Amino acid sequence: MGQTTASGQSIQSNLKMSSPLGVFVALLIGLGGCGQEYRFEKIYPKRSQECEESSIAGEYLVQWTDGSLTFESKESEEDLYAFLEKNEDRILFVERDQWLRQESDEAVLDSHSSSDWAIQRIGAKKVWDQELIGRDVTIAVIDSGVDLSHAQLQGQFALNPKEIPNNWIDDDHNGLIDDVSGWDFFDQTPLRDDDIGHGTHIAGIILARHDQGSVKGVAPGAKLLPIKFMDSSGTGRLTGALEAINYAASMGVEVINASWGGSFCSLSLKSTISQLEGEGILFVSAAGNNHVDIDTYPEYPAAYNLAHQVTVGASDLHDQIAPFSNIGIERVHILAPGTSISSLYPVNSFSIRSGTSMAAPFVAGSAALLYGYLKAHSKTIHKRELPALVKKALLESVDLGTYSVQSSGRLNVHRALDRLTTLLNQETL
Ligand SMILES: [Ca+2]
Ligand SMILES: [Ca+2]
Repeated sequence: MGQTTASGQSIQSNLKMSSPLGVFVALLIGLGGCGQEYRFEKIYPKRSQECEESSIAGEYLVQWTDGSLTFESKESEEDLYAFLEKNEDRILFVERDQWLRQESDEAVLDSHSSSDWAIQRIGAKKVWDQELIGRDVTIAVIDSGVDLSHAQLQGQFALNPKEIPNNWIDDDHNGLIDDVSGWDFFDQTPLRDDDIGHGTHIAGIILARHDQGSVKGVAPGAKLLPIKFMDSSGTGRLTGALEAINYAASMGVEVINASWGGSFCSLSLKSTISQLEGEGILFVSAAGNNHVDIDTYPEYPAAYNLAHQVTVGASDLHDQIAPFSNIGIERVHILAPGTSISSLYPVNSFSIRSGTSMAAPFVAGSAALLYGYLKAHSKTIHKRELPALVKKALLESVDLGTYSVQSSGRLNVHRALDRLTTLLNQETL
C-alpha cells in the first residue's frame, strides 16, 4: 500500500527500485550539489519545450524511497522546494504531472454497424471455430470509460467479487468505495459512463457479444475491466493513468489496452508499466497518430519497447499503413486494422472510427484469445513468462508486408494461435 503524507494522496504501488531507475536516480543525486540546486535535481522532467507544454502547473507525483508514489499540489516553486527540503532523505524524485491524450479521430455515427472487414482480415473466425473465445481472461481498457448499458456489452464486465455494490462501504478495503466493475479515476467515483465513446468503441472491438448485434468482438468470451481516466475532451492526467494501471494489476487482469499517449518525458509511467511484467500482464499500446517514426521521435508509452509490451500501428482496408499511423522498425511491433472500424458507441449505438486507438484493441483481443488457450492447455508456465510468449506468437505469425515495424507485418490471430502451439511444443521437447 502506498504511503500517505499530510497533503499527499496515496497511490497504490508495488514500485521497487529497478536497476536502470536506480542508476538514474543515483546519477541525479550524484549530480546534485547542496541547497536549492540539489533539490532541483530531484525534479523530473527537466525543463524542455515538449515537457513544458504537456506539464500541469503545480501538480506533482512524488516517488518515495520506500517504493510508494503520492500526488502533491504546490502553489509555487518555493512551496515545492520547501517540501523537498523537509523530506529530502525520503524522496527519490518528483515528477510534474502531465496531460495524455487519446489516439483516434472523431466518431462518425452509424445507424447500425456494417463493415466487418477488420475481423475477417485478422482471421478471428478460424480461432472461434476452435471454441477459443477468451474465456477466463480479463482485459482492462484504460480509457474514457464505457457505455455500461450497451446491449452488446451486457454480461461482459469483470466483477470485483469482494465488493458489495451501492452500500457506500469499501468492502474489500482497497481504498475505493463500491468499485464493483471498474473505476473512474478522473472523478474518483464508481464508473458510470463514457463521455466521448472512445472507450466504448475499443471495448466493442475487443469483446462485443456476437449474439446481440452486428459488431463481432475479437474475444467475446473474455471479461472487461473498464477504467476511466480521460474526460470529455479525450485527455487525462498521467497520475490518473498510473492509478488506473496499478488498479488493473491489483484486479488480476491479463491484458491492458492503452489507446493513448503523448508523454515525452515520464519516469514514473515507465517504472509503473515495467512492474506489470512480473504480474504476467501484456501491455498493448497504440503507436500514435502523428505520422512519425517513434524510433527517432519517441512518445510514450508507445516507444518504451518493453518485453511485455506490444505497440500497434494502423493498417487500412488495402493492407497499407494508414497515413496517420506512427511507425518504427524497433519500437512499433505490429500493424492491425485501424481505419473505418465499426464498433459500439454510447448510448447503445454504433460508430465508425479511425486511429491507432482502434488498431491496439484488435491486438489486445487477439492476445486474450491466446491467453485463453494457454490457460486451458498449459498450466505449467509461470505467469511471468506469458506476456513474452504471447507477444512472440503474435509477432512471428504476421501477414508480411513491407512495413517499417519490427515484425514487418499485420496481425493474423489464426496464424498466431498456430505459432503459439508450435512454441509450446518446442518448450516441452
Ligand atoms: Ca473497494
Ligand atoms: Ca461496497
